[in-house]
Amino acid sequence: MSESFEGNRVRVIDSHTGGEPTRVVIEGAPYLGDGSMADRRIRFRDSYDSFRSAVVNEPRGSDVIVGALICEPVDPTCVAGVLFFNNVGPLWMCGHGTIGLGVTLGHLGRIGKGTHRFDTAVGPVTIEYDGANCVSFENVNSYRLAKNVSVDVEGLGTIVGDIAWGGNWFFLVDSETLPTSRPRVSEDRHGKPFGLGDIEGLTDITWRIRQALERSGITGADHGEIDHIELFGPPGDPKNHSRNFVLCPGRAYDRSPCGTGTSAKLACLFEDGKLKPGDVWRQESIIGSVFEGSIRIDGDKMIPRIMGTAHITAEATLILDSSDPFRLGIRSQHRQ
Ligand code: PYC
Repeated sequence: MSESFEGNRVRVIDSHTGGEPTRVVIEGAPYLGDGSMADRRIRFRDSYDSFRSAVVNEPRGSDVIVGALICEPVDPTCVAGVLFFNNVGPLWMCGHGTIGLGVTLGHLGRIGKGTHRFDTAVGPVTIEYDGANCVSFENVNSYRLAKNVSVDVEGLGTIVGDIAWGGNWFFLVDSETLPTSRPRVSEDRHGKPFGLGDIEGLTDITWRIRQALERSGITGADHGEIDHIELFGPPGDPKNHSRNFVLCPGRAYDRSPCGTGTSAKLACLFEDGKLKPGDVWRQESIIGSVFEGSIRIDGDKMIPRIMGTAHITAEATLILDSSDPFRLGIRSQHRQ
């Protein structure tokens, strides 16, 4: 059942984190009740999907934009509650969005330099804000669920990857293990095939992997849908450790190195004995932006810390004109 929401004006602040946009809704969002953040996420998904679509989808937005709805936190140690969403539905958590939210609240003067906490659908996360453009955040417990999982992918044959949780579910595949006969559109400026010039090919491959996982009934814990596919390979810049390409649930690729995806990668590295507490992992995105990752161990939990920068790009009021046939957005083809 879909409820309507009041008002036709929605105030937002736009930013990008390493090239990946975040649109924070600061006024005009529906009230989601006073249940847990996970309950509010369900209410948002089931009752306010048209609000989600109006904020992030075309013609106001694009498939790439991640929205962040801020609300009162449940946990009193948090400065804000936040629900992240994209072109097809709510996310569980969003790393680049957390960095974008930190810089946005700083821009609004709602937080200053220092330590703050945000309440998310998967639990509180702690950020460290430098008072300008840099945020590091401690994510939720991240772990690898399964190593070397084989899946038969149409047109590609058997692909092997790891299933890991970093606040969303990921299937991580070494790009060097992909069939070399796959179509390559072109090479990037460093002459590497795993780059911006290959976006169409990488999107096609990762979408096929996602569909194959679904067809084969391969999921995360508690039947959690694996809706993020992460390819990783050598970095374009030798200062970094790896480059990735992350396909998000609505078939847009992450321009940033993906905060939850980098957390999932750190979990795999840790469990393979390739990363220990205190080590720094520089994860490069497919467009060359970088997050710095590290880990700490807390009992049986592995807590990733991700650092990146965000910049404000707009302060705006969205107008939902009742005479506009597309006031609630053009529905994504992937949703129907
Ligand atoms: O940074 O975690 C992230 C993220 C998820 C989807 C897009 N970005």
